[in-house]
Amino acid sequence: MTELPSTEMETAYIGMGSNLGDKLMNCRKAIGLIDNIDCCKVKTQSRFYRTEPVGVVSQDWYVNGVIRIETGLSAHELLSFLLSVETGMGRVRRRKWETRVIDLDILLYGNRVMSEKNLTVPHPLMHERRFVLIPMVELDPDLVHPVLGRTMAELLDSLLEEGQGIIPLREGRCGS
Ligand code: A4P
Ligand code: MG
Repeated sequence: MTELPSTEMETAYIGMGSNLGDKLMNCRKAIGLIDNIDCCKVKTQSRFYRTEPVGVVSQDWYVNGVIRIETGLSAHELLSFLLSVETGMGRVRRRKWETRVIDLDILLYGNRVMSEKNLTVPHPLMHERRFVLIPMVELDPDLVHPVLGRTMAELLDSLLEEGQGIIPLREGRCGS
């Protein structure tokens, strides 16, 4: 993970999830692909977690994690790049919230607030999801949600555990 010049860089948090195939390997592979382009560097990553499917029934448990990156890409360029990584890893889209090899969501892009047809930042459901907030708290507990004005730790505290089981994978940490 090489250093980039600090000018014109933005910090972004990417949530990743997989519930198809070798889920942990899929997440690790996605991190490698993201880190591999010049204008996108992975600065740190959470542990990986096995997580109960939220909002969907009859799906296998997911593996989820969060990375913090520094990027010279705009939010839209970053989204396009992440979609290309998903497609390159064999993700096929037929319907919303279906079983997936890899899902890469932009959780936060600096303090930017955007609500456009193809891109909403902060991710509109991040504050309701333990599979997002537990890794976020691991990385940056005091980070303030730019819309809700509460820290990641405060948002997590206000969530009920029911129906959102989450188990850390002991072997889940790789790189830094
Ligand atoms: N899009 C808009 N905003 C964003 C953003 N901030 N980041 C658009 C990424 N994409 C964003 O996403 C559909 C479109 O959303 C994209 O083309 C982009 O233009 P998608 O990845 O094709 O579809 P999806 O993942 O099925 O829908 P969505 O809304 O991203 O769902 P989520 O939020 O990914 O939720 N339970 C557990 N335990 N773990 C999970 O990871 N994930 C989901 C799906 C449900 N339950 C889960 C998990
Ligand atoms: Mg998604």
